[in-house]
Amino acid sequence: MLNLDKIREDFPILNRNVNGKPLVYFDNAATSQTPQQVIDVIVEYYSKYNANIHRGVHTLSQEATDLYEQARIKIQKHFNAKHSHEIIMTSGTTHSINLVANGFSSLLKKGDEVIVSALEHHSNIVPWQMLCERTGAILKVIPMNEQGELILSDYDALLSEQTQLVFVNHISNALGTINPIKTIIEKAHQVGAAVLVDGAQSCPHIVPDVQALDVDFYVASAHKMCGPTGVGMLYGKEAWLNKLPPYQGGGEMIAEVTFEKTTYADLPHKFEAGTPNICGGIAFGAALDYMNAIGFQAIASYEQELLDYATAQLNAIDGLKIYGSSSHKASVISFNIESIHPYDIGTILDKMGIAVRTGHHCAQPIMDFYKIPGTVRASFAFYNTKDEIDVFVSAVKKAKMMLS
Ligand code: C6P
Repeated sequence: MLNLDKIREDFPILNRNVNGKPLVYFDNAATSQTPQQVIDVIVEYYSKYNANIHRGVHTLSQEATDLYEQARIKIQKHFNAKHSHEIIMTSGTTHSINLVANGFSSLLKKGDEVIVSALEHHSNIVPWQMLCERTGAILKVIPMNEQGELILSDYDALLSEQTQLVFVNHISNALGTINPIKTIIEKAHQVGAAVLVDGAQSCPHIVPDVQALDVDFYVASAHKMCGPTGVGMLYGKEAWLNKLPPYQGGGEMIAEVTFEKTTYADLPHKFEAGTPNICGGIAFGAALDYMNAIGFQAIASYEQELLDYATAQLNAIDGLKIYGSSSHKASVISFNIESIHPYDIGTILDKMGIAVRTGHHCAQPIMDFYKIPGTVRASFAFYNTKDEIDVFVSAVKKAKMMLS
C-alpha cells in the first residue's frame, strides 16, 4: 500500500494551481514530476560539488567524479547489468537509440533486414530508417491488431537469416500496451539477430532485468522516472558495445590522439565524448533511489488500480472510444470522443487545471492504423489519485457537452 499523502508531499509542483484550479497532472508519459529528494540532490550538486569529471586532480573534480560513477553503479544495479561499463550515460532514449543505429552502419550491408514494430515512437523508427538509407538494409514491420497488440505470428514470418536487428518498445507510449519482449527477444536470437528494447515508457512502472531478458540493448530516459530531463542511459552487452564504433568524437572518449591516428578509450568512455550532464546523471541515481524506496511492485499495482478505475468511468461516457485494449497495459489511456478534435478537448481540460497530452504522441503510424489524427492521452503515475480521476472524468463530460 502506498502512503499517498506522504508521497504527494514529496512533489512540490502538485500543490500549484493552473488556471485557478488545483493541478491534475496526467501527462506523466511525456515527463514525470520531480520529488523534493531529487531537487535537493540537484541543488546540493551545484552548491557543493560542481566541477568537471574524469579530468581534474583537484578535490571538487574527484568528488563530482565519484558521485557520477556511483550513479552509474546505481543504474547498473537497478537494471541488473553484469558490468557498470555496460551502462553508457546519454542524454536520453533518443540519443541512446541513435548511438546504436549509427554504430550498426558499419555492421550492416545491402539486403540485410531489420525489424521494427507498428507500435513504435518516432525515436525508434526514424534512426533505423536513416540506418537503412545509409546501408541499403531493408526495414520490415511487425503489424498490430485493433486491440493495439503486436501480431506475433506475423513476426515469426518476418524473421529469417537475413534479420540482423529487431527494435521494439517495452511499453507503447501512445496506447500503453506492454509488449511480450521476452518472447520477441528469444525468437530474434533464434535467427541470430540482436534486439534493442526502448524502455522509455516501461522504466517508470517496472524494473527490467537485462540479464534475465537476455536483451542486447535497453534504453531509457531519466525524466520519465522522477529524474531530470537531458539524461538517460544505454545498456548494451559488453560484446556488442565493444563491436560498435564510437558515436561521437571528442574529449574523454580517446586513449591517445596524434594527427596520424587516434585510439579510443575503453567502455564506457568510448561512447561518452565531451562533458556529460554530470548533475543530471547524479540526479538520475537519486531518482532511482527514490522510486526503489517506494517500491516498483507497489507502484505497478496501484497504477493498475488507477487504470482500471479510470477506464471503467471513461467507458461509461457515450461516444468515447479508448484506443488500446490489451489485457497487458500500463497506466495510459488514449481516447477520442465522437469526431471532436483531441486538441479542443485538451484545451478545455487545461482551462480546468488538467494536463493531458493531445495529438499523435510521436507515434503517427499508430494513428494512421486507426485512421485518426490523434488522441487525448491521460497517463497516470503513482502520485496520482482516484479523486483526481473523478475531477478529470467530470471535466471530460463537460468538454463533451461544450463541444458536441
Ligand atoms: N515520449 C511522450 O509523450 P526522449 O525524448 O529521448 O526522452 O524519449 C523519446 C521516447 C522514445 N520512446 C518512447 C516509447 C517514448 O515514449 C519517448 C518519449 C514522450 O510519449 C515524449 S514524445
